[in-house]
Amino acid sequence: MVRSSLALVVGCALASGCLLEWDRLRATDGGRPMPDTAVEDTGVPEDTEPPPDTRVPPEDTAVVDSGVDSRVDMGPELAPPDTTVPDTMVPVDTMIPADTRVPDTAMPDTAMDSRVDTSAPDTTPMDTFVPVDTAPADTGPPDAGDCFRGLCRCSAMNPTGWCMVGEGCSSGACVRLPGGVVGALVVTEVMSDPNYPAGGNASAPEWFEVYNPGPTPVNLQGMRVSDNSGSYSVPAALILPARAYAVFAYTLDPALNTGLRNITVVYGSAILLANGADRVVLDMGTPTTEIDRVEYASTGWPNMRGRSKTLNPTSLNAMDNNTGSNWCNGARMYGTEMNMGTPGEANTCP
Ligand SMILES: [Ca+2]
Ligand SMILES: [Ca+2]
Repeated sequence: MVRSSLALVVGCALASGCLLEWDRLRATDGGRPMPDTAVEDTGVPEDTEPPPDTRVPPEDTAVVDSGVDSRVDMGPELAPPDTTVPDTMVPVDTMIPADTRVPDTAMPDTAMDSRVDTSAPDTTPMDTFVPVDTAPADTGPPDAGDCFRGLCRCSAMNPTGWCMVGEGCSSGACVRLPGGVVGALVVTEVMSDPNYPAGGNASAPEWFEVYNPGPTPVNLQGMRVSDNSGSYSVPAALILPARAYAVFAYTLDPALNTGLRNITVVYGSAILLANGADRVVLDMGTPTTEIDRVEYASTGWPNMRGRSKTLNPTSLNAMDNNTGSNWCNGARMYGTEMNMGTPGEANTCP
């Protein structure tokens, strides 16, 4: 018993060994605990409970148990850290998942904090990916796999935890909001006509921003974003904290995106925002699950090159953002090409 526990601890000091060990211990069926092997909410499988003198700190347990299950693309997880940035289209599996093995003490503890980080430009996506787990809300302590850096699934023990789009956490359970998904998220900023370096890709510095106006963190997994040229769906669990902003960008490459910060999701060439008239639509994969829509035009809307269309901060809802007069030109400079806007941060209008 002691020997095997030590082996697990040692194994867990090695990133991939941990994940494999945890997967082996956690019998799953497509990511859901099988009926006869459901993992109790004690967070640690009984047969791996280390003796008191070898008990690992909670932080390490959460890190070790990244909870990545079989439905999450393990390729990037198992590979050594790779900071190489794709130069063009960024497919789904290049969305950089959270580094779930090495505690990053240099980074703020939450995505919310990262938005106000004023240190060197950081193009790392929001570090809040969590494993896919569609098990019903439980009443015990959150499974380690349901948490990442303090953002845990809604439960009796975590009454302010995350739920899926269109749900809120009430009395420890995820319940449908009165309006369902409608307005559960809001498009708050669109950079459709950015400045870009001579000879560069005019689409690469494009981005748009999505705001969670609710009091509960939201898991964006499965949300589809689309414009008049294509669409992209968030492939893995991604927690957007309450009243926080997510930045959807063409590329992580700072040389191409002109130093864009706070990138949460990379959609690649799936989305090509037109300069004149286009739309940004959020839904859960079907037209009947539309969350928000902004249809901007070449007239009646802020329309200056190098400035984002910025929703007035007094109008951060899915209805008011339908009207061009509720938007202004972004005015805060960022990056390297004198582009202006507030990607991932609160909007400002005169
Ligand atoms: Ca709208
Ligand atoms: Ca903003």
